[in-house]
Amino acid sequence: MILMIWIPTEELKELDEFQQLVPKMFFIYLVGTAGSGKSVLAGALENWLVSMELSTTVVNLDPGVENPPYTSDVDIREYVDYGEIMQQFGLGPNGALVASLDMGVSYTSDLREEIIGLERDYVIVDCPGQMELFAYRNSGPLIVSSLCMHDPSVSLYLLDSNIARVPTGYLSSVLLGFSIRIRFGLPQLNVISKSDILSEEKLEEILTWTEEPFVLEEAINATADGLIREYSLSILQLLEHMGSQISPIPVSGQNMAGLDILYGELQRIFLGGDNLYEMG
Ligand SMILES: Nc1nc2c(ncn2[C@@H]2O[C@H](COP(=O)(O)OP(=O)(O)OP(=O)(O)O)[C@@H](O)[C@H]2O)c(=O)[nH]1
Ligand SMILES: [Mg+2]
Repeated sequence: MILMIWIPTEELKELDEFQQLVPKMFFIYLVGTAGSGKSVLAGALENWLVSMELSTTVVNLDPGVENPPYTSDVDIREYVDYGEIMQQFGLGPNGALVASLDMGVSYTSDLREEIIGLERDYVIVDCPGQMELFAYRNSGPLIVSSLCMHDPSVSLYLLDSNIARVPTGYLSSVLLGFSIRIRFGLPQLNVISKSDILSEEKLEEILTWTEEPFVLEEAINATADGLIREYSLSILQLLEHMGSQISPIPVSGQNMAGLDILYGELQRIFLGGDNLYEMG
């Protein structure tokens, strides 16, 4: 005998709305300056999560990438043709990226549908490298918020070791990180990418810059002068004023260093155990 249970349409709707709110997936957006190692880290993080038996979807949001170092499960290139847009509208590389992302906005529900269909625990989203185009035009933040909707999400901001190894480079990278955090409005975790190129002493020094700002101040005084020094010290003061900073996590997509620590920190944010990363 088949038992039929009738649920009124109104209640079904409520149940559906409730299910929409239940976290199903954890989104990790990889953002950072061009060439900071986002794509390599996306592939490495996928491998690490899968080795821990955690199912993972990798999404490529860069319409212009040719050979990403991973096999994307969901890809914006399936919806917008960067080369074709460049040719058809006579655009240069940046203009074509802007046009591709603007067009990509109309496909976000298709991208999300694909992601949901895969039913995996983690969603790693590899974002385009031209931060000034992706983060500061409206389409980038719109794509980001439409993909994750209410699912727990983190933006993973990469400070490139090549830039962050000198005091003014570190300072300006952290400042850019705050700016990106404002644009995306997501909890953000900073990582020092390509940590394998730094000596242990250098890495230790960089980490001290966050923990003990006066050490960074001394380093700025020793390496910069004139207006650059003045600007740098003002920015340092501003960053201190902005409150508690969490030390960036050193990671290497190349040798997988730091991914276990990164995972622990991501969990703390996803499971709400630490609100230090939330927007104030
Ligand atoms: N030593 C070292 N090199 C790395 C690492 N990750 C990336 N690279 C190198 O840095 C370069 C850029 O890496 P990508 O992962 O393509 O950087 P990206 O941020 O995705 O670049 P765009 O998408 O073009 O902005 C490549 O030459 C990589 O081999 C790393 O962990 N260690
Ligand atoms: Mg990339």
